Amino acid sequence: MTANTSSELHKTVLKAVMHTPVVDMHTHLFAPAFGDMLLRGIDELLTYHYLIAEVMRVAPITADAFYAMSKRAQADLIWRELFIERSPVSEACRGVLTVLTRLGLDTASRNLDEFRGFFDALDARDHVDLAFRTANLKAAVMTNDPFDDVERGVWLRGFDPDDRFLPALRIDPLLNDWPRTCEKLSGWGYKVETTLNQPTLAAIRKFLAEWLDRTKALYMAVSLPPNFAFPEESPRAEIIEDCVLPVALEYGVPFAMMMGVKRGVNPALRLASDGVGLADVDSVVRLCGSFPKNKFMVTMLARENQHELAVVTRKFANLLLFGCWWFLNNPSLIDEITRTRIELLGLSFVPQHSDARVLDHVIYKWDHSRRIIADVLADKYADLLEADWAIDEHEIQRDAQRLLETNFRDFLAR
Ligand code: HDL
Ligand code: ZN
Repeated sequence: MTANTSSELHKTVLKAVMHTPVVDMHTHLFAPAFGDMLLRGIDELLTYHYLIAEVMRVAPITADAFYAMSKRAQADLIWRELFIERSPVSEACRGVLTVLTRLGLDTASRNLDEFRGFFDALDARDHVDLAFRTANLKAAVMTNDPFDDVERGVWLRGFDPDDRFLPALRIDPLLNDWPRTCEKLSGWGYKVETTLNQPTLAAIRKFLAEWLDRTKALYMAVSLPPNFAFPEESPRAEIIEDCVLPVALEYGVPFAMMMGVKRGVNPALRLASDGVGLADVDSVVRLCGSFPKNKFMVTMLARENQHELAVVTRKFANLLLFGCWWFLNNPSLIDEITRTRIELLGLSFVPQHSDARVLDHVIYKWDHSRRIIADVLADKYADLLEADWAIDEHEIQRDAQRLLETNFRDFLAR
């Protein structure tokens, strides 16, 4: 079937994108075997740190007093201040309503306790089935942190895996806080010293290899501050060059760098305290160029980095650009950034990851992003129709599958 008119074309593209299952390449979700680490339900949705930041701007309460409240009381406050006293127009507020609507709940009732009753009736496994089905999700990559005491315990005890939850090894403490992490590694029996001598570098490689073996992680990931540079005289740069990249190469896994996060801009806000800054794209150039056999996945947090990063991505086939991360995960920016990326990269990037922290997030984050990706694709296909290049439904489905699943999987397999 060839789509001719633009509204027909848009309908066809939207259907294809909505019906293409997603492999979500970065989330903070956990398989049900991780117990309470898998956050789910309306009170977790309402107390998402994005909404905590937003309510702290308008509620007559200090952050400490807010955090001293029960989760339920926090959710009640956020519901009242951001949904009832004010229209819920922010992306994070709108997202809660999308989740409720897509799950068949009547948001017009504005009855929070009614919504609570619905979620309370769901056990974790049924809830996962419902959320993944509603979001049309094939799999979600977790953020697995071996330095988190609770999570490490789950891995060391072992658990029944759920193949919808894929592992990724997160190594921020190793790269961003070496002195404290050195003590932890030493306490776990690794022969490390703060000085990065050869035995210490070998012990760090051993640690990484053991956790890649234990988790079967698809990639290693780190978030990096705006002032991250490579090369530089720092433990971080040395550990990346002498430990992370050699082990990543040996295991054939990418190194994912999430760049430009300013941690703790306002510490009182705790998880909601982080901000954004310009990252150094030249460091990505030097890493991709100096380590051509390694695979790099990069996302940057600043809007102002996006064009330069897309241009640099054109230069390196060992670089996979992904996502509209965190403060970029808003309709106006997803639209702008995805257009720029398609115009510069065609279909050779991963337009989105959800960064879901709460299971139900995947429902709204993917619903909202799919619609924008479909808008952009439809416009690009309309340009091709102008040049008498007919597009058929199969080709649209093929392109959508590349963007939502196979670009990521092919890059891992490369
Ligand atoms: O470092 C990260 O992976 C970020 O995504 C943070 O977890 C951040 O708090 C977040 O959830 N952003 O969406
Ligand atoms: Zn994240």
